[in-house]
Amino acid sequence: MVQVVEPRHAVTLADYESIADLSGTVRSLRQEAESRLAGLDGRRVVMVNSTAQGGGVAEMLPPLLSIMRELGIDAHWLVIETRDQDFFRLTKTLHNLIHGAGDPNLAATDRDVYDRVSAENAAAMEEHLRPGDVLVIHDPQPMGAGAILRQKMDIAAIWRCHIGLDKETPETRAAWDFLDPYLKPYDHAVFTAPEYIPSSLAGRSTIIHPAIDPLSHKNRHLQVHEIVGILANAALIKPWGPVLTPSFAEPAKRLQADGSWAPATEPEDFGLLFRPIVTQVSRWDRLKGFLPLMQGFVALKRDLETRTDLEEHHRRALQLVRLVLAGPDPASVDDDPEGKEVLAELCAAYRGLPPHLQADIAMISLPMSSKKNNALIVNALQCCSDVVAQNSIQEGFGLTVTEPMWKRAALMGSCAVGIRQQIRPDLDGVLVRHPEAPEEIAETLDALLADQAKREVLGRSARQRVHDNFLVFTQVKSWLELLTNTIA
Ligand code: UPG
Repeated sequence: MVQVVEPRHAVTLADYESIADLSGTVRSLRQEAESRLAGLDGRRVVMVNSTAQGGGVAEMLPPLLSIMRELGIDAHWLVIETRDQDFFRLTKTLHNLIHGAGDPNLAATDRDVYDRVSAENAAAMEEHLRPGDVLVIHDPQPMGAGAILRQKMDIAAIWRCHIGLDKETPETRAAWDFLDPYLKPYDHAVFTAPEYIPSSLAGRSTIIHPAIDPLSHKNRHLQVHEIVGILANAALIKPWGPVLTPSFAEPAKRLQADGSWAPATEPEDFGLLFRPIVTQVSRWDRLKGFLPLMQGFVALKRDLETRTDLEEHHRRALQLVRLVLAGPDPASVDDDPEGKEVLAELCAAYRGLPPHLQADIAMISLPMSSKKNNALIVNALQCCSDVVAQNSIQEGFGLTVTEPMWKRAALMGSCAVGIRQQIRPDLDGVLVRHPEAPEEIAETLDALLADQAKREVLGRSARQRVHDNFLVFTQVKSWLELLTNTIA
């Protein structure tokens, strides 16, 4: 089965152009499109991925495709749909192996599963394709289907890989050996960093950075009353009076001491806005480093009892600071069977903490039934965080870094390759060298929480860095260049 998704996006190029520091960029994008469009010769661009919501790819496609359309490119979006959990377990294993993690011994039956589901997906996709189309396949899940169609039809095919590692390991070798036969028919590949390109794709790959949409609900500027309204309607704070934003059909849920998930009801559950917070928002994925981040935060709090070196205001900040770990309601995610397992591990670690530490950590499951509400909650959380953490063990890029950088947040990232592409250490944020070392996380958080002036300077530089490099316009321009230079 294949779902045809309309890339719904309420913002037009004219909206961006009305903003002073974006208008020049948008004007030059329009000129670039005008000069290049003839090179595409009317060919359609059909992008395919494995989920319409949740995760970085689903986040990027609506603005990317909508802007392409507005510039005159006939762009479309298909999502493969399969209920086969063995297939998604295998593709998640491949995802981890490409990051250098997991067991490299793939089972002999894995290829059968991959080939069977790829053939089904190819058959379903074929009726949505026409001769001359340029197929853009995102990540390993639809790669096999794209390879079949490239060999069968008169189309071009590009594989866009959103993940990678900067060295070859037995794990990465196992993944690329598995994927190699499906990569062969592709005309070209796109990676986020040159270090990620496997040898079999050298010479037919291009680098395009992921990017964010500055006016999406995830990234647009929020007024203080909007932040309060969003968090109140998500049941994350309790307001004293009525709030302006319309109520959400589904609130966020917080992990309770008995292990259940429920919207906050008790006064002590509320107060996210009234104390300093360190926040990480990500998919529930082991490689996002949630568990060591929680352990680092616990180490910071535990050390507080014995430290004599602290000035009073700093001690107070460390006493009050809370950790917010937020991710999607796992029941809503189809293409990541590992997510539930990872969240269960994290919940078990949380429940093993003494009550006073549990009270300092908010584990939050975000509603996914409305993409807009989910985006607004993430936006509000990132906006009101004193520090945003992205403690990824590995990270292809990390839109959860780009998004808070745009909001002038003080970032504590890991040294994962994708995060290093964005944060210049001590300029746009700080980097933890060993994301699995709680003591280093505790020290880094301690230093950031002690220094408000530094947090502000980092935030300002981070915003400029995203403005100059990681907004959707740069991404569209790169795709235009690739489509017209390499493919057409
Ligand atoms: N998100 C939500 N709600 C949640 C959790 C996450 O909206 O509860 C969003 C988050 O705001 C972001 C996206 O989901 O927009 C996650 O994107 P990203 O941080 O980039 O991670 P992945 O989903 O793992 O995306 C893959 C790569 C990543 C890369 C991205 C785009 O792992 O490194 O940046 O693809 O290339």
